[in-house]
Amino acid sequence: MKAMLYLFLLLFGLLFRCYHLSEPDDVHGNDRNTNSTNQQQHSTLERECNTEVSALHKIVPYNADFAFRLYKQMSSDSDDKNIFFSPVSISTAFAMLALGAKSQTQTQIYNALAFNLSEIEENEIHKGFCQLIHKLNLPREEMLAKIGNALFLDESLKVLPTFLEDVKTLYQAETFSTNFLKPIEAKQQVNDYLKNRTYREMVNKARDFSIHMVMVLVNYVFFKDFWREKFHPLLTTEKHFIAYGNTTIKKNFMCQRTWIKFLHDEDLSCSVVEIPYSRNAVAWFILPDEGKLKDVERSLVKEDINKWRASFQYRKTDVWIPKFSLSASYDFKGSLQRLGMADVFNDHTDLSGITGKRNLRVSQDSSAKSEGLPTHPQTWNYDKTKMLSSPILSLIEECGL
Ligand SMILES: *[C@@H]1O[C@H](CO)[C@@H](O)[C@H](O)[C@H]1NC(C)=O
Ligand SMILES: *[C@@H]1O[C@H](CO)[C@@H](O)[C@H](O)[C@H]1NC(C)=O
Ligand SMILES: *[C@@H]1O[C@H](CO)[C@@H](O)[C@H](O)[C@H]1NC(C)=O
Ligand SMILES: CC(=O)N[C@H]1CO[C@H](CO)[C@@H](O)[C@@H]1O
Repeated sequence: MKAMLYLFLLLFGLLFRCYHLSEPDDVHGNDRNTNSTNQQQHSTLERECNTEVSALHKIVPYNADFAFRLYKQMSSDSDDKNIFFSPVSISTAFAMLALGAKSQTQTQIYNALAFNLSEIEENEIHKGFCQLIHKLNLPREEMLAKIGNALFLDESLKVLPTFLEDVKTLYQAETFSTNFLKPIEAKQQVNDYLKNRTYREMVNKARDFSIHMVMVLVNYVFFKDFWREKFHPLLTTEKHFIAYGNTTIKKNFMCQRTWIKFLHDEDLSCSVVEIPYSRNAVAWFILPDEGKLKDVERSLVKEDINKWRASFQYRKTDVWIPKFSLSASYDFKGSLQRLGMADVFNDHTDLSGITGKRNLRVSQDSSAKSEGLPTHPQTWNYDKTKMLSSPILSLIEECGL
């Protein structure tokens, strides 16, 4: 089976605040015992994680379901904004959070991430993410994406060793000691980390921190833009681009002569183009017929991808793609809550697997940045030249993981 990943560059962060600092300490003791059992289980998991790839293949369909569900939720929540996010980043961050969540909070996280717990076990989920991170971070020539997790922990916060061990071994998370009583310095520390890890692409992305914060969980997916090298500067031309809402703007278009796969889907009223992105990945552009963007967004399902894969035609052609630099910042909270993650963000949240106490609350922060990737472009000419100049949906697929 072929693994599919939906990757977009994104930084995703969860900020934790402490409350109810006066809960009894014996909860702590109990958890430590149960957790040492967990720990044994997870260490075994970690060993297996690097030896076979079946767990990764097992989580892929659920991750794809989550990607489509979240996209649909977000497109119905935001009317005329570009939507640009990395579902794999959000899944990874929340799966990591689920390690520290208990009871209903935990079940809600798994369900919202589209995992059906009667089909896949909790252990398999974490093993799958472990393999995913491992595979993406293997050193290789044509690096497509790198994924990273980090925890910034307040010096005063007592985190259960089990949780730390799990996030380090399963999610390769780096941990840093931070003093959130100095919020400006703490924010600087997170920003420096991101800037370093993303080859200076993510600069000053963290929002303002407060002294009530005790932990920051960061996930980033760094996505290398191969097109930047392939598009010939002499062939870059300024053209009109019709943006969402019928406004015409001038944009630089990059030209590439390449083999593409394309088709027109009559049922969905859209064209689909597949363009090689790197040796391991292809980019798909879904171009709704005029005025059909909302319809396509509403009806698009994961199964369409397989349908298209079987009916592509193949042709060498010139492709014009608008050159974009895009930054976005989202509040996913509403969308995730509507997908079933109700308790995580409210007072009922149970993250006692992190500290042994029910004293943590979550808020989230995220932002994304991309260059060279078009987001919502419009006219699709059926002649020799393909021009992406109107609203489009795009996704990047990495093959053969
Ligand atoms: C979960 O999986 C079971 C067994 O395959 C299935 O019967 C059930 O409908 C699934 N639940 C959801 C919400 O998809
Ligand atoms: C991050 O910092 C380390 C040293 O602190 C350096 O070796 C590494 O090259 C940096 N990485 C990036 C992508 O800048
Ligand atoms: C966009 O502009 C074209 C031509 O100017 C017009 O026919 C069309 O109705 C407009 N679409 C919208 C959604 O305003
Ligand atoms: C409560 C509980 O399950 N405690 C167990 C924790 O793990 C040790 C062995 O590692 C067991 O002996 C405890 O019973």
